[in-house]
Parts: sequence; structure tokens; C-alpha cells
Amino acid sequence: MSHERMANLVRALAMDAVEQAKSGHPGLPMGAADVATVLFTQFLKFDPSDPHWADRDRFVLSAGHGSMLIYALLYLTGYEAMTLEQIKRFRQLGSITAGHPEYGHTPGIETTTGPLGQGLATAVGMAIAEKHMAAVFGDTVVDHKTYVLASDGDLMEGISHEAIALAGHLKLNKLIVLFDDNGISIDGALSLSDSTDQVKRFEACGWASWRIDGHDPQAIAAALAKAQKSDKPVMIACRTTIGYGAPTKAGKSSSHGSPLGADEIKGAREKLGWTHTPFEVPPDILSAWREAGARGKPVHAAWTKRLAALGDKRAEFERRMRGEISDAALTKAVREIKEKLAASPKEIATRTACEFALESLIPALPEMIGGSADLTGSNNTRTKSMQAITPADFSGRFIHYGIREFGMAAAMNGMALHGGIVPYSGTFLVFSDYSRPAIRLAALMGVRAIHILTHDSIGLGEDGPTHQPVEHLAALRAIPNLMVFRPCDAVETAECWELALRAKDRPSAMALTRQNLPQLRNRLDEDNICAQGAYEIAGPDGPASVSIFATGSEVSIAVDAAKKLAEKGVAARVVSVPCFELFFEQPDDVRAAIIGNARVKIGVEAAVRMGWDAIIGADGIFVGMHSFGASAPYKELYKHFGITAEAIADAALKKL
Ligand SMILES: Cc1ncc(C[n+]2csc(CCOP(=O)(O)OP(=O)(O)O)c2C)c(N)n1
Repeated sequence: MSHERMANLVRALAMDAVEQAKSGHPGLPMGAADVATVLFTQFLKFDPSDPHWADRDRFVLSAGHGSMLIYALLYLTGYEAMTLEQIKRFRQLGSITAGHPEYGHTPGIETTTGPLGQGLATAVGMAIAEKHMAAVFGDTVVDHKTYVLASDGDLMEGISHEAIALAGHLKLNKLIVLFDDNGISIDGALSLSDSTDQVKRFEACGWASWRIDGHDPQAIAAALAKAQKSDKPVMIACRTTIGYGAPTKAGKSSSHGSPLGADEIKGAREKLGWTHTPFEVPPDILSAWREAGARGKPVHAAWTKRLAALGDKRAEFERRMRGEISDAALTKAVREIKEKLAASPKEIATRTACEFALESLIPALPEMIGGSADLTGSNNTRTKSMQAITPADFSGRFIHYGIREFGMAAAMNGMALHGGIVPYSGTFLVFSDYSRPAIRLAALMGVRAIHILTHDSIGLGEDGPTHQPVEHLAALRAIPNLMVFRPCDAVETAECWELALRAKDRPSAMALTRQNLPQLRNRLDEDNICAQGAYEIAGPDGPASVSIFATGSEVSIAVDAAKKLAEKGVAARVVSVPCFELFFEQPDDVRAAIIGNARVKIGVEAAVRMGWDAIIGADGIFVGMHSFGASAPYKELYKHFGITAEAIADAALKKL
């Protein structure tokens, strides 16, 4: 079967599906069909009968708008779930051919793409994960590549720079980027807004990079063959024509993101020599594609034998790839931490409590890989025993991500998606804005990536308002499926870590303090009390007329306020709310009991009020931030902004 016929079937399916849906992007699939056909028929190692095969090559269509390309490839190579019927239902509710590739929604999709640049940055994490797993389990069972198809848009996004710099630094030579170098974006020619020499840029970042004709199958194959042997990551700039084959729209932005229209499609069929009706799949071409899809079967079978030969390590490899944390190891580690804290309570910052917890968690859970965006000493995410991952040795468990918050968060997604790793990282809470789009994708995909976000309020003090988050907790809580933890002491920090680790299908953000906090929970609780999201941490024996709800560093302030109220004869209880999301997921009666029916409800958090009304009601009192912070020693700031025990008690008394 000729390459041309096979590639043209991809083009035909893409233009027909977009036409039928009356929406979508035909230009990229038509332009990149040659590159993708060579990759999928000659190089990519995969087995459509097992989309989760651990040693498959990963393919990331970073330019997710070209989704019809990957849907067509999955169908043609024989992924069972991807039927022609699904292709015909492109972009319709309930189909697996959504508008952009979605992980978990469509078998064979390795990561959700659409937000340009992130696919590439996620792939960097996959390539790191491959190297680490190979270092731990050996290259007889872990030896695969990560391929990315990236567009101009992917490479224009700032995130691409963080990603390629990190990949170049780490010499991720099994990462191969195919750049769909078509010189066109939505507004028109790329020359309207960009004149970067991408090959030089990648070379400057430590990549091997060169240009080829992206419509010449021999050139594509030769480049991919050369890339296999590289000692650096590889970027192949494939010169293509967007909308290849369309008579008047090829090479123009008009083929980028809308149906070609009946006349243009008719013309494209003529130009491509495609005599078939819409959605017609010539059996001989399909069978050539299916044959290409079956290439991986014997390779997979041979791998299965090598896996069996792994002996004792096999079960551990499989456990890690399934993402199942050892319940016994985690339970034991958390118990150990809590016992130590009960025996000798610690007045420490929660960032320090995090490190204290990690000292037990890291040896217990070998799948945890930590890191920091150049704030290692401030985030306390590296324990003493952790070795750094380096280009020469990937067996380490700590990544110096550099000052690349977004690249870090995207790479974490890639590691989690690859499997075998539970990534966590550190930066300041205020800079979660920089990593937010990747945190959002983690939540959308349902992957376990754990973000340690320290210096979580005005409590960081003298670095001032540029570094003091005020709206970030609310902003993170607004992301569906993300758990935002704000523990109040060392015990809660350990419990929140346990919850984050056990949540296999969701990411977490943990806001931790710079300043020391008293340990409020001094007895040993067998259960994870934070699992409910909120609980009464202090209160009178009888009914209370004031309920104070607080998180993190403000819980101890709330406890002091309750004491002041008690001195005035007012019974007040304090509810610690380490995780809004877990609290809101409780049954109504549990929630109602925790909220209680005190006459006065007060929320205390050194951040903006947004989100708090769900707990304290619209008529509740909120003690927190109403503006940006300021630079000063933190105790002065708490006084200045009125977040004190006196202020809380006064507000309660006024309202009673
Ligand atoms: C972060 C982000 N910004 C904007 C968009 C909207 N968008 C989709 S494709 C595209 C650019 C298209 O140009 P290119 O990447 O070269 O793709 P091609 O036209 O070659 O298909 C834009 C701006 C997006 N998907 N992601």
C-alpha cells in the first residue's frame, strides 16, 4: 500500500468529520498526515489492544486542535473503542471524539491537549519518568520514546521555553518533537507575529534539531531513524502545508479552524486523487493501517516475557504502574509521624512540618519524586536522603526544576500520566498563578500531582505584597476536582499529606506557612481527622453561641479568640477547615453538624472572603484580607490588617 493512499485516508477522514460536525480543525491533520503516517506505521511502538501497555512509546498531539489527526490514527491502527461511528460523531455529546483530545475520555490519548504548549511540557515529564523508571527497574522493561507533534502555537507559548530548556538540560534524548512547521496560525502568516528561528532556539537549549520536508515520507523516515540514536532531545522541523490538498485553502489560515465547505472538499478529493465518498474507508487501505497497528503485538509479547524475568521486582513495577500506593507503608509512616508529634509536640511552621512528614514518607513510598522551582530551602520539599536527578543519573528522587513553575507543574502531570511516579513539588503559593493552567489540566484529567505551596499569606512578612498571596486560595478552590489543603499544625500537615497521597484520581495543593505555629492536636488520633475536611478542634462542653471557622495559621488565632470570649462568659467553638472540598463532599447531616447553629458564625483566613459564605453564610463575619498585603514583620502585619484574637472576639461580641 502506498504511503500516499494511507496518508490521504487520514486527510479524508479529517475533512469529512469536520464537515459533518460543522466545526473543527481540518488544516493540521491534512498538513501533518504524512509525518504522522510515517511515525505510526514505521516507528511508534504501541499495541492498540492494550492502550495501557507500560512500555509503549508515548505520542502527544500537543496541538490538540488537530484532534481529528489522532482520532483517525487511533481508528485506523485498530483501537477497539475508536470506531468509524465515533469519527462520524466528532465533537458530539457522549462521543469519545471530543473537540480536543482528552485523557481518560478516549483510550489511546496520553494527555489532554488544547491549551497550546502544555502538551509539549507534559511530554517532558513523561520523558523524565521513562528515564527514572528505567534507572530503577532496568531498560529491559522500560525503554520507550516520547513523541510530540507540536505546532507554531505550541512553540510560541512561553511554556515551551521552560519545557525545552529543562529537557535540554536533562539531555532527554528519548524525547522527539515533530514540529509542524507550516508558518500559519489563526491570524494568518506567522510572519505577522513571529520571526524566531526555532531550530536555533532548540539548539541553544541543548537539543539536536534540523529541518526536513514534512511531505516527503523518505525524509521523514530518515529523520526519525536518525533521531533514535541521538544523545540529546530532538526537534525535527517538518516543513508542511496546512490543509494540504485543499485547492484554494491549502497554505492559508482559512483551513485552520473551520470546515472546508463542500466545494473545497470536492476540489481536495480531486487534487488528492481520492475518489471515495465521505467516510468511505477502502478496505485495502484499512488493512494496511491495521497491519501497521499490529506491529507492536510481538514486541509487546516479548516485553511481557522480559517482565516475567524481572523476578521479585515485577510485582513492585506493576504496583507502581497501577498507581497503587502501599496502604500498609503509608499507614505506618503516617502513624510514625503522628506518634512522634504526640510524644513531643512541635511548634514549627507547616512547611517545616511538611519536611518532617516527608522524612517518614519518602523512605516508605519509593514512587514519590519531589522537586522545587528553585526554592528548595524555602519550600522544605527535599529531605536529607534525597538525591537529585541529573542528566547522568536518573535514579534520584528530587528534581531541580529551575525557576519554571509552569514547566514544573506540566512535567509533574506528565510523570503522573506516564505512571510509576507520584510527583510533588514546591514553590510559593503566590506563584501558583504561574503554574495554574497545568494544575487545572491535572484536575481535568484526574491525575495525582501534589503541589506544596509555602509562604501562604501575609505571614511570610517582609517580602511584602508581591509575595503575599491573598486571592490564591479562593482561586485554587475554584478549580473543580482540586483539593486545596491548609493545615493548621504539624499533625494536620501529616494528615493532609496522607489524604493527598491516597487521592489517586485528583491533584492537591497544600498551602503551608513560613511562620511557626503551635501544635494544637497533642493527643494521638488513630483516624485521619482531616478526612472530613472540617472538624471542631476546640469548644465548650455545652452549646456555643459563637462558631469560629479558620484554616492554617489562623486556627490558633481563632482558638485564642475563643478563650477571650470564654473569659467574657461567651461560649465559642473553633472549627478547623483544612480542606473545603472534602468538607463540601460530606453528607448534608455531617456538614450541618459541623457548621452547627451558633448565633454568630465567623470565618478567619488571611486571604479574601470569596468562597467562605458557603460556610459562614452571607451574614457571617469574615476576618481576613480585603486588599493586598504589605511589607513588615509578620506579627505587625496581622495587627495592621486586623487578623487578631482581639479583633475576632470584638466582632463576635458586637454581633451577639
Ligand atoms: C494557550 C492557548 N491559546 C490560544 C489557543 C487558541 N488557538 C488554537 S490553535 C491556535 C493557533 C493556531 O496556530 P498553529 O499552532 O500554528 O496551528 P495550525 O494553524 O498550524 O493548525 C490558537 C491561538 C489555544 N488553543 N491555546
